[in-house]
Amino acid sequence: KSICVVGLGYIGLPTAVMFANHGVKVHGVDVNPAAVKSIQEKQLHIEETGLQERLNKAVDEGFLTASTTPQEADIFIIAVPSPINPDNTANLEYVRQATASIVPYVKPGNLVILESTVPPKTVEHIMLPELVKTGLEIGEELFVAHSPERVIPGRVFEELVNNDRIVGGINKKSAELTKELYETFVQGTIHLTDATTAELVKVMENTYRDVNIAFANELAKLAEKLDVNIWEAIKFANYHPRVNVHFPGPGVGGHCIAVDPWFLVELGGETAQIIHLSRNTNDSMPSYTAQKTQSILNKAGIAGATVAVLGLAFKGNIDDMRESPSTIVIDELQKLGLNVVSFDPHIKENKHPTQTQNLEEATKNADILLFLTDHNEFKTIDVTSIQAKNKIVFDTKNCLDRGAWEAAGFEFHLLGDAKN
Ligand code: SAJ
Repeated sequence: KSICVVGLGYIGLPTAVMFANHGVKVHGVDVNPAAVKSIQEKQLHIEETGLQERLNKAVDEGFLTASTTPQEADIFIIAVPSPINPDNTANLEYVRQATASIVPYVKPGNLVILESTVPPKTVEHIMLPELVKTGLEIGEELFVAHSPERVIPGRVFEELVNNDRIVGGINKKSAELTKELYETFVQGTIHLTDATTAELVKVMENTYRDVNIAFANELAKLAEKLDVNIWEAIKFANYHPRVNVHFPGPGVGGHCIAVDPWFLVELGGETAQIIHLSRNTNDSMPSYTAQKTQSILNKAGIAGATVAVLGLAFKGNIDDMRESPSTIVIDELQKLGLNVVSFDPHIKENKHPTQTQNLEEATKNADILLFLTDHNEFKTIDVTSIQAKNKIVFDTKNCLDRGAWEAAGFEFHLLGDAKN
């Protein structure tokens, strides 16, 4: 069997590499020539544990090739972005274009799989009208399925193998063929359903998380009024066998959790009230964080302050800044007239105008250290070595050892805990 993978990003590339490592001939396609070139040269354009070794193996053994144009294959996998427009409506242009791009190469008996997360009915309303142009009879001569990825950045390879997968076919045969393919490396159970159900399931999963985080953020604000530490309260509540409250933070980032719920808001309108409100609650957190930072500084009587923002990635231990709450927190801090310097041990290049390349430089003139990402490097900082103009720290992820910071003379503030 041969596979053509369209889209070589955070999902497409690991998936392509995984099949190639299992002896399947894979041709990867990306519209970005720089991404194609780097893959051909075994240089990574994304950070992911275990990806480099696997990419080396795939290319060296000749199982993975890459170019900017598709080629004939038995199976086509589409893994392109499905972002939202500025008005929070779904942008399905990449999915439509990727589908259109394979039409000239599709032959009878082929299988086309969509991995991108999409609003329910996208396979039916966006992909099928393109695939009809092959002249093949859909479901008889051409098989189509949605097999949404569910992996978490940072643990992609572990989760690709072990997670259960939901596969939705436009008919039974499409689903079965897709299951057979993923059995190449998936050890979790592969559950079969129809395409629209699979689309909804994937979006539901991320929306569940967004709504749950919004709940945690609301509780964090409430706890500050009650003089309760919300992290401790959530820990206790989660000892209940049927409770799993998520955690508050400076906002929800990434290209999935902060995006997918809008698909349901767009489709559901007035029906999707909780989902819509949760999105707004989570989107309010960066500005809440900035305001809280300012009020800490005001209470300390510090004017014209400099804030050291620690963490630019959208979550811990990854290098991805897409839709990161940190960039919004920085904008909000600057709007409040505060100076900002930032540092992230995982973001190597200069990706933000406020960025410095080391921790020392970021903290030396700082009046407050604002931790926005729970990188391991931050958890294990040698607190005694930190030089700062004013010794104040604000932890928005409950990732620091309060005792150690206080012992080093820092005034310690925690999001969701008014006891300072
Ligand atoms: N966050 C919180 N509180 C929490 C958990 C997360 O504020 O309790 C924040 C994070 O800091 C981050 C954002 O939410 O800014 C999203 O992080 P995440 O770890 O929840 O999710 P992603 O975007 O890295 O990956 C999610 C995963 N979905 C679920 O867990 C249901 C992953 O399995 C999906 O494959 C991925 O979305 C995707 O591609 O859709």
